[in-house]
Amino acid sequence: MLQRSIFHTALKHFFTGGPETRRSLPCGLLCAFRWGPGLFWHRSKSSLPDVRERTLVAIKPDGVQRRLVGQIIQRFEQRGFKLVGLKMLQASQDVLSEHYCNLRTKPFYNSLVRYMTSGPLVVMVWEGHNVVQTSRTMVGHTNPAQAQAGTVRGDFSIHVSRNVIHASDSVEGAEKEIQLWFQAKDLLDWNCWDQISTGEL
Ligand code: IDP
Ligand code: MG
Repeated sequence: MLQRSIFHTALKHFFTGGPETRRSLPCGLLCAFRWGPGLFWHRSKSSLPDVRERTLVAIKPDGVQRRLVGQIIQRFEQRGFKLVGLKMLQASQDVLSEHYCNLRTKPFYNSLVRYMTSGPLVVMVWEGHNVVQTSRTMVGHTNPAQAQAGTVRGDFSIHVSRNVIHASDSVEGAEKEIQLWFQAKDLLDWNCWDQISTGEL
């Protein structure tokens, strides 16, 4: 019975995995032995919308200049989220005016655009259960003076005009921002081996 289940799990992994997996049936078998019948469950659960929630996180030019990229990525990995897209770029005024369209009338808008175009950004898409809200909590208050210690802004910044990081503020906002900054082909669907230990139970 167990052997049959392992065999079926291996076959499923073989046929639903990426090209790497297909290239190697032994890998499929190995994964099946590692995860056993739970792999079936893992696959079906990972198609649930809340597990697939995604958000856009951007390390702003001050964060890149101050070499905070590694520490910031580490926080999101450590928390259990899955990185599905990442790129470093110089933002254009056009993309920023779309990204910050709700702030165009604010007195600080021009200086915000100058700041955001002053150097490269690292833009990422993170995926996982409740990732939009949890990321906002991890990022902290917009004004670092009011941000809790332990948050990115609370640990790495002191002034609202240089607050190191952006994170989408709603699921709908995240969808728009992800489409603005990424092409669908640049986002990767991949199976993270520890997913069943971080949120799908
Ligand atoms: P959020 O980044 O926490 O979502 P928003 O209100 O959406 O905050 O503002 C977007 C960005 O605009 C902030 O992260 C910050 O960089 C900048 N910003 C907001 N308020 C001010 C301000 O009063 N002075 C200067 N920059 C500001
Ligand atoms: Mg915002």
